[in-house]
Amino acid sequence: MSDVVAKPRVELKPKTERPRLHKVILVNDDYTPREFVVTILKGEFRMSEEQAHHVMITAHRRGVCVVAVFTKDVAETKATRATEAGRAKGYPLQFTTEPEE
Ligand code: TYC
Repeated sequence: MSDVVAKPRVELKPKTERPRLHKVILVNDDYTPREFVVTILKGEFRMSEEQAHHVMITAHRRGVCVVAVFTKDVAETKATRATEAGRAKGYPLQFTTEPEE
């Protein structure tokens, strides 16, 4: 058989890499009420009461908690909106973003 095609012997790197995802991180503070943090997590990040409470209490105990990962634009938009919602009520609540490894 002369029309057999040899398999490439090296794995080629895909030309297009998936865009890196960015984490939205909730930062603890001493002033924002727990229930307000839960409300923001439910509203902006579509979490259930249980999920939101778990994330809030993790940030409260450890200082920070990863909320979710998104594309860069979505992560930044959500972090800004959530931080603004706290600011509008006079709370220092902070959501930050960072690229995933
Ligand atoms: N530490 C706050 C309190 O005791 C509650 C809180 C939790 C605030 C998580 C921010 O990211 C936060 N009222």
